[in-house]
Amino acid sequence: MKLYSRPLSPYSARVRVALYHKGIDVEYVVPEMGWSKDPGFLAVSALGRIPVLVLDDGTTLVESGPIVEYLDDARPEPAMRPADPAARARLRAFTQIVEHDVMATMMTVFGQVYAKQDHAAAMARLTEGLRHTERMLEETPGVTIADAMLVPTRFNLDSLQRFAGMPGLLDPFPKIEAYRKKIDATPALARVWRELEEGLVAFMAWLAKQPAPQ
Ligand SMILES: N[C@@H](CCC(=O)N[C@@H](CS)C(=O)NCC(=O)O)C(=O)O
Repeated sequence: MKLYSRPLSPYSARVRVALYHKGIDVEYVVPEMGWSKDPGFLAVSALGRIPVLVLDDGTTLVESGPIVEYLDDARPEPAMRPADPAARARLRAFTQIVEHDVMATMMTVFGQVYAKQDHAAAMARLTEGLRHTERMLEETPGVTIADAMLVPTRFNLDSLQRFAGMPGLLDPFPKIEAYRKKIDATPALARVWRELEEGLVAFMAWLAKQPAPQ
């Protein structure tokens, strides 16, 4: 199998959590900057987005959530979802809330802060998403599909605090703040966190060379 992925891409990081946790070896392809408009990459995935998982028979899978679930179906051990249908639905609901209400909203905030636009409405939505996440976050043993989503989300929350002048953003959310301890204590999660850090350093160096936004 082949995974198109970049170290700092949160959605790619989500898939790498599953691969590392399950000990699945794949070939990693790191597309060049500007990949999303590259005709070679568009031939692999018309969406122009990473991650993309290409199976050994050439089947192409896109969208990080379904890719993680594919890996959990194809290689069930160690399982990343409970067998009980209701518990499984609850876990998927939590994962989706983190994805849509926190991660996606945070990406909007990042874009607006960078473009020096008003981000008050997106920040209000993000705070609401964090409230739901804090309420629903449970200490779970092992690594679940929610952890795959939470690691890059928690990383980006640190970046938002650091780079967008929002220190203390997580102060009202002690469970989200403390989730970092699980990351440090869990090899697959810690590995992805390190890759995100390395990717951020490389991205900041690239960004410094770009023209400032008008
Ligand atoms: N919903 C998609 C989001 C993927 C996504 O937005 N990937 C970003 C990198 S983190 C990307 O490829 N962006 C390029 C673009 O949109 O032009 C998923 O979960 O895989």
